[in-house]
Amino acid sequence: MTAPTAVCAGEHAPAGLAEAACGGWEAAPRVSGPMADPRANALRALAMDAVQRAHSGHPGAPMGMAEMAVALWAGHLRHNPVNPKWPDRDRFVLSNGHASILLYALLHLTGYDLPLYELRQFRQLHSRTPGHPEAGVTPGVETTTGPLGQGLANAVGLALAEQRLALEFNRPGHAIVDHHTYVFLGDGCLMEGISHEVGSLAGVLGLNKLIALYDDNGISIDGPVQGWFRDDTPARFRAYGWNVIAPIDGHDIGAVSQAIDQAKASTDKPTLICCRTTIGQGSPGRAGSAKAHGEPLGAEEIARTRAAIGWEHGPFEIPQSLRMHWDAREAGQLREMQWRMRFAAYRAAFPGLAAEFERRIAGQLPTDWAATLLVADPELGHGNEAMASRKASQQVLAQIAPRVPEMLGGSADLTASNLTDFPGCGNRHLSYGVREFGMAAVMNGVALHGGFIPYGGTFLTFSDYSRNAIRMAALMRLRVVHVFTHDSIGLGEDGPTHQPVEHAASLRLIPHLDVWRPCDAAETLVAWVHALEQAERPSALLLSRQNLPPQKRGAAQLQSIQRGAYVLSDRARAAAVILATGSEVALAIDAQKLLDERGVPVRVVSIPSSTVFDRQDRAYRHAVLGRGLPRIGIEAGVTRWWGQYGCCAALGVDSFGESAPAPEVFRLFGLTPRALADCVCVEVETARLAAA
Ligand SMILES: Cc1ncc(C[n+]2csc(CCOP(=O)(O)OP(=O)(O)O)c2C)c(N)n1
Repeated sequence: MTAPTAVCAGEHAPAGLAEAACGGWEAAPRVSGPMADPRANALRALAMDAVQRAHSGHPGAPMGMAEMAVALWAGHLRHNPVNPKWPDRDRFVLSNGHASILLYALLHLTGYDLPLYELRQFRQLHSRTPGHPEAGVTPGVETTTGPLGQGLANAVGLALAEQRLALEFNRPGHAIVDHHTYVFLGDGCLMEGISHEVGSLAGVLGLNKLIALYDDNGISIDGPVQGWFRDDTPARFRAYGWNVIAPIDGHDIGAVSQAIDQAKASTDKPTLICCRTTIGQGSPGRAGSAKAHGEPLGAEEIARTRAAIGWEHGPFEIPQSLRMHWDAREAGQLREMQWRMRFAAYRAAFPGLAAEFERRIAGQLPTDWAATLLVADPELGHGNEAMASRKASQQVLAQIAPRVPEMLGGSADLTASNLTDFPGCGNRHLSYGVREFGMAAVMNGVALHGGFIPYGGTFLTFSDYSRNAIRMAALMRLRVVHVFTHDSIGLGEDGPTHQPVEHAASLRLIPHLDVWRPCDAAETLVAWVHALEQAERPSALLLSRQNLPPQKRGAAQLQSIQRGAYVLSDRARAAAVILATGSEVALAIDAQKLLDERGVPVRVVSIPSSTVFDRQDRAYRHAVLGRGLPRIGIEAGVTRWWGQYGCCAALGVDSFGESAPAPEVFRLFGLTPRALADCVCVEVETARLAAA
């Protein structure tokens, strides 16, 4: 290995690496030069070699952030590679997820269960080194990143959970929750609007344990960012109420490390450290250019880079002496052991709290939390009062939340409309502000941290704003509950901007997401219980603004709600089946009465959750849907969706809504019992003629 020439690693440098001169801060060079620290060069080499082998990937950012990574991972990060899930570990988020190979190299070198073989398999099928970091695939990856900006939002959620959990569980002399959340992010993350939403929120919340390191390399895919991104980022974050350390030389390990020390001393503000770096640092031909961003350097340039940085080892070859410097297993185990001793003292002093903490971190719900719910509130689900399902949801929350203290609610500035609060919720309900996307991605971070089940509300039509974060929750299989109220044209006068039409159908397309659209209080209760029981999937509850009459059910029907669909009202020798969801179930029941008068008996099926119903066994699905009868669907939304249940006709809204009182809008779109009854008669007659 070439001897280091200008190491500036300070106290965090491994023995033998720290002797060289440490100058003061200088403007970061935007050119490549001889690279000094072998630990950083090991990251560079692994990055360029893995990308080259995969014939795809992003070498530039990993090479540019190598020194930042050394400063944090070798000097500050409190983690234990042997136990990546240790509760009080620091969290690390790579928000610029395209730099994934940097994270994989760090995990490999520090001793996580990620052998070199996996780095050689970078981006290949079934490897543990997918194109972008994926939580649950690679040990040590805290969250799935790639959609720029959301990693920062997840980090805000992680830090928020840490703050809240510490408030709840720490006792004087017993800081059992006491860790930092670090996040690396790039220009792309800062250009994304979500960074504004969550940066602003983090400042207000005073998340002082959140430390963001900005890879300020002035390059994104289209080239130098000056043409499209000229924000004064330090000023922007200061305005949010952050502590900003800027600019520092991101290739100076000592400077970055010192900045992190400063950041850790912050008692009331999150910190942004702006690190000026050069993308592709070390590569004579690519450093500082957009070409370094997302393509392999090529064999020739890799050879030149090896020479330039003085890296004399072959592809994927890391000398043993350097491995020893990187290996964090022993230190990590010691750190965890010290925490376990502190936790033992905590348990001795507060046995009840300690048990509760362990239950919460394990993601286990309290025993019997739901068993008595229906009995506990005999009115709920059995009363005669018409009630909006959003109101029913609030009543359910009043019942559930005290029994499930890990529920952490919120709303994107619509608390009084979403009814997501509950009596005595105090700081268990957050006003996220008008930040739907931010809220959804922050909730993902909270869920990832553990100790909380986040839920948050907005209008269903704004689920589009949150959509990619909902998708990420589904991809990561997180227990997050979205409360989407004002679920149809039934919201009335606010008009088409606020009336969701395609949203229910489109949310149902997201794999692993449960979508509920309950028709009354009883179905709302079951939806909530089901959502909370799903430890590994998010749920969306679509709730009405307008009142909905309670439906009559027997015990067996009540029991069947949790299967996603069930026969709500049947008739002997039914000639057709009406399938209905949410507010249109009552309409279907009225249509059934009209059809009785016309001598056309029909079955009414309520489908509070098609996503849950679709997971039921074939026999049950067939029993509910009936065989050989015409099926007619009704939902105040797009109708194409009904094709999956073999409907021969469907009533819904295939255009945008209208601003008017709800009953008028329903009439305008032909969503009335009479229109439904007429439609059924036509279909029954058509089927009869076809069979004749
Ligand atoms: C939401 C989102 N939009 C677009 C992309 C595609 N993309 C990946 S990296 C990138 C440029 C990011 O620039 P920067 O953060 O400066 O990364 P660097 O060039 O420094 O690697 C883009 C547009 C993405 N991953 N996520």
